[in-house]
Amino acid sequence: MYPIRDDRPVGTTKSAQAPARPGEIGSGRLVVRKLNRDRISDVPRKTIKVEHKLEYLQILDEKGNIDAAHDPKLNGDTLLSLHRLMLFTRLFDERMLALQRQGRIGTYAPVRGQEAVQIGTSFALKPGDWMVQSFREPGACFHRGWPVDKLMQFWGGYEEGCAVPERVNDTPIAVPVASQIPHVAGLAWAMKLKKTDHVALGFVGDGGTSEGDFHEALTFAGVFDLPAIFVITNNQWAISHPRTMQTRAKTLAQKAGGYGIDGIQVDGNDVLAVHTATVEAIAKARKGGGPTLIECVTYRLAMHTTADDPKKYRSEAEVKKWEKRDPLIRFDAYLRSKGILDDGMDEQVRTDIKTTIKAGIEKYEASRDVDPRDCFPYTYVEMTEELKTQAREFDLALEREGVSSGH
Ligand SMILES: Cc1ncc(C[n+]2csc(CCOP(=O)(O)OP(=O)(O)O)c2C)c(N)n1
Ligand SMILES: [Mg+2]
Repeated sequence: MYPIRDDRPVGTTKSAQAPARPGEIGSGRLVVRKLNRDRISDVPRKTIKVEHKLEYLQILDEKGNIDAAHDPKLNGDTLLSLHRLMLFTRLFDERMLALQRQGRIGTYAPVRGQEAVQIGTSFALKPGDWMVQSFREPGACFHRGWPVDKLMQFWGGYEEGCAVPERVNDTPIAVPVASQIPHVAGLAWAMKLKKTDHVALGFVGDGGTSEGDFHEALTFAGVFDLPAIFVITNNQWAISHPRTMQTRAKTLAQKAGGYGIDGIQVDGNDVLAVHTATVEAIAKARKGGGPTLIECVTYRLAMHTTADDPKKYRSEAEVKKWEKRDPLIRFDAYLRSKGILDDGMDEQVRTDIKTTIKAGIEKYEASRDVDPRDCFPYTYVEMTEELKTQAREFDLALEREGVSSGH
């Protein structure tokens, strides 16, 4: 039986019985009624008071001027560590793009412009805390102890790149969008059950907030009051889909209200704001205060991945606007105005970083002596007939390319 559409106002139905409500069976037929606003406007309604405050935090403006009232007063060493990590991320990113163009790695997802989000947040974690990444957080990984060659293995297509380094409490790179977010809730739940004061912090993109996994994880974390910090890297784009296609709501942070948890929106290009918001959220979580959703407003200055051409779907003017808000430019200006960074120090730190990255590239390239046929025998205990066929076809393709064996 199909639902019958009944657009007549409630009460005018010819049924002898009481008129059916939407979704109810009336006179043996399922009646779906259209909401008649004129008819029901005089129904008295109560107001439900829903308290959910949403704050926005910016500490450093685009020019690097500090809002003195919110200065977290980090010491010089801490500020220089933040600077080094952001610069490391930027220089690694630039190198990876060049290596991809030279055919020395596979596809790569650039992170230019988003450095403050991942450094400001991950820097607030302590040993024993968990970090759950998506696929665009190399800077956070470096801070947590991932070596350069390990991340290169991932982007070079080697399964070894999926293995988290020993004694690092991180989850592997997660490409299926938002699939990592339930892991934040799961890890935070474990931290709570074990009665530790550790937290789990995880990253998700603006696009990821529209996935069911996001909803399930935040629902769970809220209901069980878990020590979880959900960081949205709102870089304005999910491949070619603008942020406005993800929700009609004004902010992504306000989604927190629907789960009954705290939410805050921060300037994601201001490392001090990102760090401050994360420190506060973590301190609250450690004390049993439950989860927080932090929306970091930033911008993906480069392409989605090296397989993408953003010129096809966004304007140069938009990119130029965001380039002026570059997180490195403003932090550099701030450090110089405080007298803790100068040209000589900047040059020195760049040289150190480039040396480390170069050594990582060399290590990665020296370990690439593998046989591309290996993907077939190790998928199952025994190769299926289909895999055997694919392996034969692959052999022929390699022969055509003139590749003998990786060993
Ligand atoms: C479940 C799933 N659907 C689609 C894709 C293809 N895909 C890869 S990245 C991406 C966009 C993700 O956007 P966002 O969450 O904003 O993260 P960003 O790429 O901006 O870091 C999509 C649709 C995927 N990897 N996983
Ligand atoms: Mg995005």
